[in-house]
Amino acid sequence: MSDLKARLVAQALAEGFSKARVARPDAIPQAAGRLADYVGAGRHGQMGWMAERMAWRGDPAALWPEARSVLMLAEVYTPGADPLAVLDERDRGAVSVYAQGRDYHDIVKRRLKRLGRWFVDLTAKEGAAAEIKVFVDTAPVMEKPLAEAAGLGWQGKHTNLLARDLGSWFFLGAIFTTAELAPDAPEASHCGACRACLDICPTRAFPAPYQLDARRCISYLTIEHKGPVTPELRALLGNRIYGCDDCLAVCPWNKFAAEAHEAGYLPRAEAPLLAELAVLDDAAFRARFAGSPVKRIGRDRMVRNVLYAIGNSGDARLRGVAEGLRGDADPAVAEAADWAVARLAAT
Ligand code: B12
Ligand code: SF4
Ligand code: SF4
Repeated sequence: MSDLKARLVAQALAEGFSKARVARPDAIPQAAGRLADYVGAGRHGQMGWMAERMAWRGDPAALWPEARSVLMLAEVYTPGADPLAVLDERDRGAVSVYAQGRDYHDIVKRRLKRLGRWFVDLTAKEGAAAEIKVFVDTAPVMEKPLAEAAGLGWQGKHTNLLARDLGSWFFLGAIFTTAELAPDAPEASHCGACRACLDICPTRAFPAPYQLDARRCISYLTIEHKGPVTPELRALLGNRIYGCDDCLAVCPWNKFAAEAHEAGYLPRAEAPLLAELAVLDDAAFRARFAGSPVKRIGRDRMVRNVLYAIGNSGDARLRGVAEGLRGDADPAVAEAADWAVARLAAT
């Protein structure tokens, strides 16, 4: 069996994953309670899907009782340049690193399926075909605690997984299988006294180390939150129009960041001009962001975000663009346009 695991891990690395480690499905008994606390406190905001199927999300063994092992995989997307430099270019929108190239859901899912099929074939040849299910991001699976239990890295004070040999910039994927694979040892925290990620957060989204209130996180506000963002928070978005990287970017463990193997994550273009994005209609928005994760927020939420960035820009040349959207059919866009015009007039 250990030979089976060694061959699976070697194949995962050959597929392009940077690290692969195994946990048992019952390895995260603390997760269900923490998830319940998080949802109970309302920290998931409008992400109602987090409050559904909590019995599965909190317990991988309940999600698929036949599963015996979970292979957790790291897919590195380390940026080639300083991801925070764009925050000073106030006429441009900052799109977080993970969304500057092709959609990782597609790339990782394809890779997971290929690896899974290879494993099923291998076990079938050896006489006992294993079953598998593959997951990346969207299933009711708590990928971070599972990856920590597998020893892929640890959940930092910003709640994301990081590793001494990878840094912070990696996605997670999972293969659940009925095959028995020896679990790896969990990784301990190496954050020590550091609190760089907590201190840089523009919206103070961490009520305590290792805990996030998504309702204050710019990633949530720009990607998940429907309707108007409260004025207190929108003023803190700066020019971030899709996601946020600040807490990942300042982590000192990025000195050891691994290089991305996948060319698909490279930025497709330089940071977009706010004036160009503001005038996109539905069709132009879909064409511009085809194949990118940005596409899923739709034109209205993107233009809402762009107007917040225009309001925060202090750039009077953008006032006319905001004026033109005051009568927009989408109420959140129209309200954001009014706010941007008023804010520019006051600066
Ligand atoms: C919902 C979600 C979000 C939400 C909420 C994030 C959150 N931290 O809860 C929002 C929209 C804000 C978000 C943002 C981002 N996300 Co997100 N998100 C998810 C998703 C779908 C579920 C996460 C979840 O279960 N949250 C619920 C809470 C309860 O779980 P938790 O964060 O693990 O909370 C733990 C801690 O609070 C801890 N804890 C509590 N108290 C204590 C006390 C101590 C002492 C300790 C040690 C721990 C501890 O226990 C909890 C359980 O482990 C996962 C994919 C998945 N299916 O897992 C991706 C995922 C976590 N996101 C990811 C990414 C890349 C991001 C962003 C970086 C994107 C961006 N650039 O904008 C940001 C990062 C923001 C941040 N600092 O977390 C990656 C992270 C990869 C990694 N290396 O960890 C994931 C895994 C997707 C993927 N497949 O790659 N995300
Ligand atoms: S992603 Fe940005 S807003 Fe969210 S917790 Fe990290 S630094 Fe704060
Ligand atoms: S910035 Fe510091 S506290 Fe935050 S995850 Fe990295 S090492 Fe941990």
